[in-house]
Amino acid sequence: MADLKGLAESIIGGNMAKAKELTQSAVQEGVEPGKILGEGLIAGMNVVGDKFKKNEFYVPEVLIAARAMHAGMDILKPILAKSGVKPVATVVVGTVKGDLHDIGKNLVVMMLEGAGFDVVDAGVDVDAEKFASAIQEKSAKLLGMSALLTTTMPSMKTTIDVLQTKGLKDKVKIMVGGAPLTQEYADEIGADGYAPDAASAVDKAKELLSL
Ligand code: B1M
Repeated sequence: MADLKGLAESIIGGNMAKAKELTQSAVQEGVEPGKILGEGLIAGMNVVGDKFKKNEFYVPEVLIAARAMHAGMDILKPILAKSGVKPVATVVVGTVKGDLHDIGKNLVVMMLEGAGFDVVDAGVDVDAEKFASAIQEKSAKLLGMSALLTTTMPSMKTTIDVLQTKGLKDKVKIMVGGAPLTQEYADEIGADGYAPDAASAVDKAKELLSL
């Protein structure tokens, strides 16, 4: 019988080989892919997110768990695409112009993927035009911007202004984060939300999109 609880545990423990094996056997047993995703991979990453928030897990454990989650996702993605299971929503995430820090941004990407979002990773040093094009091309419902330098934080405001000019500001929710960011700064620049860490980013994304 498919062991979805074991699959979730393999994600929490970062056991990539086990995650692959249990995803594969669940698929072979004919378990619905949405169920494998929800009760196995996402359930596991939810626990990882909770532990990260409580400082029971640190960055390395999250990265190892995300690697196990990706191993399962690689098997499920083509099947999910065929079976018509829709991702929660499409999100564009990137580090802003002038900023090359991507470790935190990558954690946010992984946690969002783990929660079932379709994430378009725009990379680092992303300017307003590139964010705007990605949002339009992918019909994204949420934009996530990361900044680690006080000198690049204003680039978030520039992007928001450009989205406003292009008529995109009301079509997409904007979430910001990164070590120097605060809720006050997010409010000041007109972002819809701020998240202090990658696990909270998932909660905030769901809140902003009323999911
Ligand atoms: Co840089 N760097 N760095 N650096 N670097 C800092 C940020 C710094 C605080 C170090 C210091 O001086 N104490 C300082 C910034 C000072 C400031 O602006 N006030 C700094 C500086 C000055 C610089 C350079 C200018 C140095 C130089 O060249 N003179 C230069 C700038 C390059 C550039 O970007 N243009 C630079 C370069 C680099 C490296 C390339 C060497 C490397 C980056 C490698 C990489 O990312 N691939 C690097 C690193 C590693 C750091 C430190 C040491 C660590 C950053 C990190 O990855 N933290 C950092 C000092 C420090 O923080 N101790 C520092 C771990 C990561 C998991 O945390 O990114 O905060 P964080 O992400 C968290 C949350 O913030 C949140 O979730 C994540 C997980 O919980 N979060 C979001 C992040 N994005 C989010 C988005 C969201 C929501 C939450 O929604 C969308």
